[in-house]
Formats: sequence, C-alpha cells, structure tokens
Amino acid sequence: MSLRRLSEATLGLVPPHVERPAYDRAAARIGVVHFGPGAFHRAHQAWYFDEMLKAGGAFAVCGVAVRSGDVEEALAPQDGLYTVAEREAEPRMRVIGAVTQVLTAPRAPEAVLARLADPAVRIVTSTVTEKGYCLTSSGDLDLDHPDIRRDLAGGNPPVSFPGWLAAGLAARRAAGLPPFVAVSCDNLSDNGKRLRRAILQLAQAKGDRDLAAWIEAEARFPSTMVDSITPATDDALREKVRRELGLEDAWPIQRERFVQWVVEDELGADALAFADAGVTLTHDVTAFEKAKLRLLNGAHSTLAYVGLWLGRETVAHAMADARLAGFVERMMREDIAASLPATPGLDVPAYIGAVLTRFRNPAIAHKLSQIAWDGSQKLPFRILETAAEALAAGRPVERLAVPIAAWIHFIRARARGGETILDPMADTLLDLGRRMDGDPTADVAPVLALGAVFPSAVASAPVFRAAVEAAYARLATAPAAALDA
Ligand code: CS2
Repeated sequence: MSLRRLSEATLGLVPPHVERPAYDRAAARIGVVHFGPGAFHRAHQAWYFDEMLKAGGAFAVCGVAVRSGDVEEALAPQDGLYTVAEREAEPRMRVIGAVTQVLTAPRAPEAVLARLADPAVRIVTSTVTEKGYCLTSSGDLDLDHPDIRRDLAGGNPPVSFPGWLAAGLAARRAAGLPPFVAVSCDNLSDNGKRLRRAILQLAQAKGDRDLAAWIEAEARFPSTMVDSITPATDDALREKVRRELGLEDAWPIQRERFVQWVVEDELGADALAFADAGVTLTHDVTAFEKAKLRLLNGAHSTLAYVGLWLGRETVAHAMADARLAGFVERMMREDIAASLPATPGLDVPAYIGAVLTRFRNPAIAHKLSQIAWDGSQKLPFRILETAAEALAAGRPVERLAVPIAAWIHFIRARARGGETILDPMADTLLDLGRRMDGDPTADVAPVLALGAVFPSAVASAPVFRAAVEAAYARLATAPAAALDA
C-alpha cells in the first residue's frame, strides 16, 4: 500500500510520540539562508533553528543547493518537512519544520539573490564541504579553480559558493543594507577566517575594491565547531521512518543524539537565541575546532583508511578490532593531545573518552567508505596540521604516518580494482595509484609531492617520509603489527 507523503497537510497524522513542529510555520519568517542543505545541515543547524522556533525565535531557513536539485525535489513536496532519527539504544524521531524553502541555485538564481538581499535575512550558514571553499593548500582562494574562473569572468549568476556569497554581499551593499553574518559550518580549521579571506580575495580579484573594503569593515565571519555523527541516509532508515510515522518521507536523516555547536561570539543581537537553543558562544573557538578536527575527525579518517584496509565496514566494526581501537586511542591520547593547548572548559582526556564511546555506538552504522570520501581535502586539517606541528616541535610522527600510509594503500587498491574514488583530485590520485607497484619508496614519494595536499614542511621532512614508507610496508606485510606502534 502506498502511504501518504509527509507534508503540512499530513502533519496531523504523525503519531504523538514523534515530536513535530508545534509553532506556526507559516508565520516564521526566513532569517537564515543556508548553502548546502544536505544531511549534515538538516541533522545539525536546522535542528538548532527548530529549537529556536520552538522557543519563539524567528529563524526559519531557506536552504540553497549550489548545484544539485536533489534536496529540492525531496523536500518541496513535503513543504520542507523531514524526519531526524536519533540512533541510540533508545531511539527517538522528530519532524523538523525549520526549513521552509529550498532553492537550487542554477534553477532559480534570482530567487537566491533576492533571499540573500532580503532585509529579514541576518545569517548565512554553510555546509558545502572542504572543497566548496575553492581554496589552495595555503588557504588562498584558488584563482585557477574552474568555478572561480567562471565567477571572475562575469559570473552572473555565480557558480561557486564564494561567488554566491560575494554576490549576496554586493547586493546588500547596493541596497544599503548591513551585511549578513556568514557562519561557516564546515570541518576546516579557522573556517570563518578562511571564508572571510576567500570572499575578500574574490572581491579584490574582481577589481571591486569598494566592496572588499566594505566587507572588511562591516562583515562578520565567526568561526565555528560543529559536531554530530550523521551517517548517510539509506533504505533501511527510510523504511524505519515509514513504519514509525505511517507516512512516506523521501529523505529522512539519521544521527547520533549528541550534537554540539560552538560559535565565535559575533552574533550580536541574535546571540541570546542561539545560546538558549544550546549553542556555546565563545571568544576562543579555535581550541574547540582544533580538538574536534584533530581528535574526532582525525581518528575517523584513520579508522576509515586503516579499517577499510583490514576489511572493516563501519566505524563501530572498526572499533571492535581491539588492535585498531587501541592504536587510535594511543594516537589520540599521545600524539594528537600533545598538539592541543590547555584550554579552560576543554578537558581533553575526557573528550577523547567521550568520542571513543560515540564511535562504539552500536545503533549507528557509519560506513567507513563515507568517511573515506575527499581524503585530499580532509587529511590536511585532520592529520597533516598535527604532523606539521609535531615535526616542528620534535615530537614523533610514526603513528600520524599510519593513516597517510593507509590512504596510499586505499588509492592503490581502488586504482587496481578499476574503481573510482570520490574526491575532487580523483583523476590525479587514480593515475598515481595505477603506477604504484607496492614498493614503499616509489609509491609514497609522488603522493607526498602533491603540493595541494601536503604542506612542504611535512613532505620534505625525512622523518615523516621514512615513517610513511615504514607504515606502508608494514600495513602490506603485517597489518596487525603495524598497529602496535
Ligand atoms: C566524518 C564527519 O565523514 C566524515 O569525514 O568524519 O562527517 C564526522 O562524522 C562529523 O564531522 C562529526 O561531527
């Protein structure tokens, strides 16, 4: 029997044990534009905005997909409604109502621009992943990036995320409005500073000095740390939600119950609403960002590449391998923790314990292959910054070299299997992978030479190279023993 679809019209049919918006959605004005309304946004920021709406706040969200129309197609027939399923021993579901509009930028560019220039819009959040910022490895805007080139050569409508943000700010300036606050929610260290630099460089490269000066003087780009483990939606989840709601939801989201958002305190009048919804506002977000990126995401990427090499499928499955779990824990407690400054309010050993417990959550099937996407974009923030600091301080890098060695094996295995890699550098990586023959020196050198991934201080350090080669060799011949380091 085909079920009715979740929407405003069927919301009343949602069973009482599933929380649903009790506020007046029609009266909620859009105060936030969000770029990249994928699973993570809907699990995280949209949930926080739902909390704010519940408390009487005014932050309905307009989601803007920069490229694909998938989200609009799934959510428009549902009036923006979707389910968040918390996967825990005691599961819970909630229908989120905060997203009241979804636009696909290439289909409706004028509507996107109008939203960005709407006086009621005060905040623009983003989850466009690392690659969406179009940066070089040194953190500058990549002026050779094809999307940035298009935006510089006319760019109407823009194609890149920085292009959209700059166009939105230009439209506000032209209309005599204050800028929106741009809140990056991606896993990049100093995400706010990086975004600001990218937008300023874009305005300058366009020759618009007045816009650049205005942005520099007026616009705020708080940095943030975002956290909630959100495995990709699968059919099993759709089925679960269907049974629980008695309605069809084309794109429900699943995540763990834990959710955290730390935002640099630059939100002005809106800070209170955020704080009331459980957002931590701080003047020192860097320490939280670093801890999360290096410990949680660094451990995640390590579990992904080493775990896949050992034939494991999910994070919990990888954590069930005592040797691998022990290795990751030592890496976190000894190597990564040493790179984190003491910060009031951040108990690093306790944080590590909590992260490891979250990784073991048996109710979550978080695929290692999902975490393995975009290694070229993720590893610099997750592992290589830690390695660079360890090298500079004379600390050991043997363990930090293991995820890099496992990534190289991953590239080689995918290339040999004729498979693809989800990564903006896939062509280059697969090309290297096809030439690898298992010899550590020959296989490792061209990967470390990828300047877009490896900072030169890391690539040129003989101890790091030797450590990656040794780990690469050990993973091939005695994988379990490689983890005893
Ligand atoms: C993961 C993250 O897919 C990945 O690379 O490491 O998405 C991770 O689950 C989140 O950052 C947790 O907040």
